[in-house]
Amino acid sequence: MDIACRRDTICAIATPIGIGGIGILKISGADALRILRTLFVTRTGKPRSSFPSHRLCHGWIRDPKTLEPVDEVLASYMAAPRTYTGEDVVEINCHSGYAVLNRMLEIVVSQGARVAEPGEFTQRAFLSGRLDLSQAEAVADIIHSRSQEALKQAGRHLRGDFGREVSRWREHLMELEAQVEAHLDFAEDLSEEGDPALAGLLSRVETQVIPALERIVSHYEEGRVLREGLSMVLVGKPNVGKSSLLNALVGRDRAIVTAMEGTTRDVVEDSFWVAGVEVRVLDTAGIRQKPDAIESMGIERTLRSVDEADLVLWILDHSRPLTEDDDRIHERISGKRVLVVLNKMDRCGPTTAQAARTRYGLEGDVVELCALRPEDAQRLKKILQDRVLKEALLSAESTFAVNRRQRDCLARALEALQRACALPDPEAWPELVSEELRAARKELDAILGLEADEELLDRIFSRFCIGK
Ligand SMILES: Nc1nc2c(ncn2[C@@H]2O[C@H](COP(=O)(O)OP(=O)(O)OP(=O)(O)O)[C@@H](O)[C@H]2O)c(=O)[nH]1
Ligand SMILES: [Mg+2]
Repeated sequence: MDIACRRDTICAIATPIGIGGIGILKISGADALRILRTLFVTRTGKPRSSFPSHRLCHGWIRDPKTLEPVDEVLASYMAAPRTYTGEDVVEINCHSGYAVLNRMLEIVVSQGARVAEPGEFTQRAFLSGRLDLSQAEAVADIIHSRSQEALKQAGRHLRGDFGREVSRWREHLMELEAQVEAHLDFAEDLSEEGDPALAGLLSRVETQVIPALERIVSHYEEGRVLREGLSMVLVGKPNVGKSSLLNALVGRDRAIVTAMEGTTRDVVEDSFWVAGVEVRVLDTAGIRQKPDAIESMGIERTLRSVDEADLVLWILDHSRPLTEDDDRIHERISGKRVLVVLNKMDRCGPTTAQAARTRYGLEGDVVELCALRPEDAQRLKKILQDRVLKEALLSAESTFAVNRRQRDCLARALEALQRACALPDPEAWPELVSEELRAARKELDAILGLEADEELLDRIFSRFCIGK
């Protein structure tokens, strides 16, 4: 999007288009008030000249060509700069329905507004300095949050907690940069006055900035789970009870269950919530040798899901002996984070937890359960909370859950600072120290969106929905 276009007046339907109580149309830009004046009439059909800022006005929107009333509305004018975008903003609350919302949008566009691109309102908020880039990204995160934990994390970013922390590190680095520059320019004078040596300055970076960055970067994975949820794939040979366990976990009849081997052919996905975190669970085709053609396509999909999942729930069957199919699955999931489940414990059978531990050299516990008992599904959820999500939930208290872009910037900043601190004799290389400090500071600038280029902004804001 061209920066110049960003200053025209934009409009969008801000609520989902469909049948509902209220639909909201937003207009932002210099023409917002003029458009409202043209379209709005009072209950008695008279135009209204004054719209006090930040007040709701009751009346009608009428078609300026035919003068026909279109819908009864509550409209508000909000004068710049105390608005979301920092520009003049008008919001029209009308009724929500396909025809009425589209008609409203058409009328506003006929008065010279342009339909906004996804995220363009928030982009304007960012460009006008109302939000830094980390806060703008948090707006999309709030909208996309599916779990309470994701919402909590996004809320912290939107309030600016993370942005403020980054600004603090940034100021710290800028101060140091200035001191190193002074050291470079007036090295001799300063040393006479007892200026702290470069090594001393760097030790402050080492104690005050590096540990904080390290903590966030090293907890990225836990933070990602909080933000995006945990993806968990159910694997096992046919008939061990994968689909039964999926149904028990999500509490509904999601996947087909039969006594026949090879019932599930495709990946079936659903989700449930544990301690405010979303767990996306994938039920897959049982893995076995000599499958039929359709089944083998299903098995390929199973294996792809294994590669992409955060956690593999490997299901064994207590009622039947372990076989080569189990051995093959064991090999295939090596290197993944695995939780082993021994299912069908309500039956008699040859496969015990100890037998599985010995055969596969398992170190962790084997969870024994019966997928047909709802209380066992609850117990499994508690185990997921205590064993798998524990670190993520703890990290939520002590650090920020950042997105991939922010993590990459922090990791690069960290590397630059570590390089500066690792110089054996920094006094001999003040230019190098200065360069690394600047490189690190630029990465922090990128998190906040200072000097962000258009490509980056377009990439970030294209994630948004229209009307935000
Ligand atoms: N007794 C008992 N039967 C179970 C249990 N779990 C599943 N079953 C039964 O085992 C059979 C197979 O269950 P599914 O859930 O379809 O097994 P699956 O692993 O999804 O099988 P595929 O889709 O063929 O790979 C069904 O008849 C279930 O009712 C259990 O804990 N106890
Ligand atoms: Mg199945």
